[in-house]
Parts: sequence; structure tokens; C-alpha cells
Amino acid sequence: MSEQAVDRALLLSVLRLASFLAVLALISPAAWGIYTMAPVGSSNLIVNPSFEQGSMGPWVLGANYCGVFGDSPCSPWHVSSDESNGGTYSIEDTGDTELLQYFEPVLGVEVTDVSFFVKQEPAEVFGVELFYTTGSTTMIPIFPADTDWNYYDVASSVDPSRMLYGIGFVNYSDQNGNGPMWLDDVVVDPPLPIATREPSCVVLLAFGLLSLVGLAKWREHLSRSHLCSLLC
Ligand SMILES: [Ca+2]
Repeated sequence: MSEQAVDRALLLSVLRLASFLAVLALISPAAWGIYTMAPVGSSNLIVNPSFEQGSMGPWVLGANYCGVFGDSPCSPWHVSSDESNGGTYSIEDTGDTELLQYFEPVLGVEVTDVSFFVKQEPAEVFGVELFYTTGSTTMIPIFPADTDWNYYDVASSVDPSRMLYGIGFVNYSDQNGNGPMWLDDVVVDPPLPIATREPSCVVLLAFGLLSLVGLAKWREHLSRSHLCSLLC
């Protein structure tokens, strides 16, 4: 095959590929405005959820019942590298001290994920608190099956009609011989699926249109140039 024939075959292959991509972009359902469901606002409302900053903030200590129920000595919630579900750090407590974080209020019905990992040793019982702007609180006792890291999701306990704005954890140390509890990877997530056009579809459509325009211009140019012999 002559060099000219090879050049022509290569050029035609490039044109066919570009044409195929352009047509594909234009016939794509997404490119024609068929909307897809994409999560919006799906970021975790909890700041420093995994304690990998090596510090507590913006988590704060709440009520301290150390010694009230006979559970002492106590070591209130503090970031620790003794145990972790993920990364290097978790947060640890011995005693009955609340660990709290408040966030932008969100309507309960929109909350789909209130999850976390807990390790308690010995495994007995700990409490999760959900705070609403009405001033009411939902207290959820949880009984771990064992002393491993365990995953929990209490989203089903969220009052759908109230504005959730805080979460708390309490290690009932008086119930487990004043043993420690570790907490890690806390998520409060209200993803609201709404109809939206994916950015990639817009890019695809723009690519298709620009490709067609570019191809038309290119072929027009080539027909008048010295490469005409390759295409005509
Ligand atoms: Ca961690």
C-alpha cells in the first residue's frame, strides 16, 4: 500500500471515529434533556466525623454524670488512637459523659442516614440522642452484640415531622463495669434526590455539536487544500 493510501485510510478512520462520537453525543438521551436523579446536599452534616483531625472540635462535651451512678474513675470523651474503625483516630469515653454535635437543622423526613460505628468493652449498652429544634430529644438505647466495631443506623428513629439539629452519644459505663466505649465515622446525611441534568451530559452535548461544526469546517477546508486528493 502506498504512503498516500495509508495516509488516506488513516484520515478516513479518524473522520469516521469523530463522526461516530458526534452522533453518539447527539442521540444520547441525557444530551436531549432526559433528566436523571442525582443526590443534592448529600454531604455529611457532621464535621470531623472520623476524628482524623486528631482533635474533638466541633464535638463538645455535654452533661457529665461521672460518679453519679457509681461509674468512676472517669475519662470523658477524648480523641484516641487506641482504637479506630477507620483511619488512625476515634473518640473514647469512660464514664457517663455526653458527646454532642449540633448542625444546620434539617427536617426529619429528609434524613436518610444517621449512622456510626461503636466499639464498647465490655459490650452492654450505650445511648444515642437526637435533638430537635422543638426542644425535644429522642433517646435510643443500643445493645452491642459483641465487643467488635459494629455499624448502626438509627435514621428510622428520627421524627419525620421535626427539625433535627443535633446528635449525642452516652456511654453507660455504670452498666458495663465502667468499661470504655469508642465512636468513629459518624454520618448524618439528608440526600435529597431531585431532577437535575448531569454536568457530564452537558459536556457531551457540547462536544457533539462542536464536533459536527468542526468536521464540516474541516471537510470544507480540505476540499480546497492540497489534501483534497486524499479525500476526493
Ligand atoms: Ca477514625
